[in-house]
Amino acid sequence: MFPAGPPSHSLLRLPLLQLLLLVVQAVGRGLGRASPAGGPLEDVVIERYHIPRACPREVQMGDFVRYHYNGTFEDGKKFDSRHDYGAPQEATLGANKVIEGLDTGLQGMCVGERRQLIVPPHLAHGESGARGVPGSAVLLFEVELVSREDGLPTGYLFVWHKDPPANLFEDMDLNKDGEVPPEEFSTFIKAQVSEGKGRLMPGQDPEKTIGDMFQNQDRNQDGKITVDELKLKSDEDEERVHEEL
Ligand SMILES: *[C@@H]1O[C@H](CO)[C@@H](O)[C@H](O)[C@H]1NC(C)=O
Ligand SMILES: [Ca+2]
Ligand SMILES: [Ca+2]
Repeated sequence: MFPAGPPSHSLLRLPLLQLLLLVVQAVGRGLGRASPAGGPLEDVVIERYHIPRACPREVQMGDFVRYHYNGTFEDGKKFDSRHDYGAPQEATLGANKVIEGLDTGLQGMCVGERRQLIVPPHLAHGESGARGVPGSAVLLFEVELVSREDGLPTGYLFVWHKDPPANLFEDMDLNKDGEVPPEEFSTFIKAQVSEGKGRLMPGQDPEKTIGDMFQNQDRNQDGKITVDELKLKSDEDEERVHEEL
């Protein structure tokens, strides 16, 4: 459903409002990409054993999910358990944050659902393994989905639901002195969110996200955004101005 995020090299010359986006490092890219050497399975095997009656929306690629899991090897020995740590695991599916077997295996899940995933090594840690996981290991996951939210496209920090304000800088510059310091910027973005006009990236402290957005806009890093800093970017890109900040 989501278009693939812009490739990171094109983010270097991000047009307009898009520059409030931060490139999320594709940490973990390459995980689970090893050749299917040791696994008898081609795909993830999914067994759904508790499906809630109400399931307004199933998980799909690009969603931000929270889930508990217990991970075991085929012999039943545990390799990891997020219940042990209390807080659920968080991931945006398709963002190279988790092994491919989880990106795939969590899809179609309902909040409250429990399922078992059997993940062949080429969709997990491959031939070489990982910390606590030997090479060519088949992994079993008992998963319980805690929550699901729409994610943002990879690399995006904030998106507008519709059009951004026509006079964006003026709206941000609350005291009309021609400069937007972090406080005004933060107040503005939070108002956009609370009024339902836009959405911040899930799964990260909003203060940090807004701080990152500010840094992206404050091109000369002098602690304030000027109309030129915003305007320059809006002039550079017209077609995407209505889509994301
Ligand atoms: C993980 O194991 C613990 C302890 O056996 C259990 O209470 C919990 O429900 C399990 N979690 C999942 C997601 O299966
Ligand atoms: Ca101001
Ligand atoms: Ca500046």
